[in-house]
Amino acid sequence: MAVTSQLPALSRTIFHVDMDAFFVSVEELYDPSLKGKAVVVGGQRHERGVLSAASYEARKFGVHSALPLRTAAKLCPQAIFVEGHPQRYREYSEKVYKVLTAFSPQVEMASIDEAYLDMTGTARLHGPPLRAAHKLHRRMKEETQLNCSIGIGSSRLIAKVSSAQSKPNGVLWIVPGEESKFLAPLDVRAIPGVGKVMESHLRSLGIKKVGDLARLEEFELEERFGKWGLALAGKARGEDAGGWFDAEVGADTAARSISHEHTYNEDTADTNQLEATLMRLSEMVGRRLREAKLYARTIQLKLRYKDFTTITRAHTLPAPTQLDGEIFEQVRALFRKNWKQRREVRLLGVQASSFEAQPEQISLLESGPQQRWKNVLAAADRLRDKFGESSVSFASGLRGTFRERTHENPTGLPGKNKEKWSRFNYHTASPTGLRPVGHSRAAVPTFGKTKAGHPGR
Ligand code: TTP
Ligand code: MG
Ligand code: MG
Repeated sequence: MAVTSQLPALSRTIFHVDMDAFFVSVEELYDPSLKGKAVVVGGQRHERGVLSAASYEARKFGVHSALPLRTAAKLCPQAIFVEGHPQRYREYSEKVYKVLTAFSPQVEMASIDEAYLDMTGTARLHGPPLRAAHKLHRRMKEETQLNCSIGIGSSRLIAKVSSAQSKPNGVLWIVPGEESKFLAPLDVRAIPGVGKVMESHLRSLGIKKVGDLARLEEFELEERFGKWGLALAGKARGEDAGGWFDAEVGADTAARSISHEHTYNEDTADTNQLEATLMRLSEMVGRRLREAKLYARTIQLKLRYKDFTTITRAHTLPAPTQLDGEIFEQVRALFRKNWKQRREVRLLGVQASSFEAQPEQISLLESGPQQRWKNVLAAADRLRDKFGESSVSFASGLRGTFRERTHENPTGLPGKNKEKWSRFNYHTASPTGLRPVGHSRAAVPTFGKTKAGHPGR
């Protein structure tokens, strides 16, 4: 009789590495006097717009990313407000990426300060998960002088949630089989993709914790929320279900759009000022396209009035572009057609999407005016690299001085989609093939949580 050996279920080992208070920590490297203080990065206390990052000290007062700067100033008057240096963050992001890729070939940057690593099968090289994570944690500190937190799990979702739970400066391993127990006591908001709206829907059904969610039958969630409900059921069990968690680490899931927005400190109806802003935003979008070697076919204008009514209008080009002038021309036309004159504007945004690689038309024009423009722009990009974003500006863009808040949607981050990536406009949604997996309700979870510097097993 044949002997069948029961092989353990194949389990993946995913790391999620996320830098602690990233923008603030980078600022601290340049100005150590900020250390240990309440610090807000992203603008001045009286300015409009939202903050990018808050130090852990500031968070004790309820200050967090995306909060209006003025609210932050009220909650935490003693906070130090720092304008911020996007170029520095990009450089440090690059350093982080280098450390990660030297550690594992399977790296996917998921935002400017975080990445997933598929560490499955690396035990011979790096040792068991917790030891490997501590090694990486130490290396990150040595090479970037920055703290990070690392979550380890059998899915990206578990790794992501556990890195958040291990912050700051921690390492947390959710041992395979313990996923549901780990998730059960957490608020539903701990699940990536569950925002305020979903939270309040769930709350109205009496669901507060992930455990409440996991107790529901899958079909109930599907009935209420369609495919999102199905995905939610899977996530509550710790599975990579729905959204960007569907793809393998490092899979080519292309960025969908690149955009830049600008919020005025004072609302304005000054045509020159508004068009200058559009020029500047077009340059920023153009630059990101060139960095990512992308050509966009759709250009979109976003316009928010004083009373917060917001419109978006898009135009599709006959041939895709990455030229500032062409982007500006389209966006200005959209603006002139749609702006209700004398209505004060609060925010403008320019977005490029429908990406293509090298469009055929361009090659025919390679030696023509298009190519000359590309050369000029490439030179301008190099100058900006050297002297900063405001050093070169074309035409009316000169009037759009950007002391005020500009929210960028960075792209060109390494490791993600062959240099294509965008932080806030990255959407994928695909139905998931969910495996029915039972969940246990055992009481005492066993996690391998350690603080960095004290290697566990
Ligand atoms: P996060 O990793 O979300 O936050 P963080 O690194 O500041 O703090 P934590 O220790 O909790 O990870 O974001 C990374 C950086 O991205 C953050 O420092 C600033 C920027 N950011 C924004 O600009 N806007 C945002 O809404 C968020 C969430 C982050
Ligand atoms: Mg972070
Ligand atoms: Mg992050």
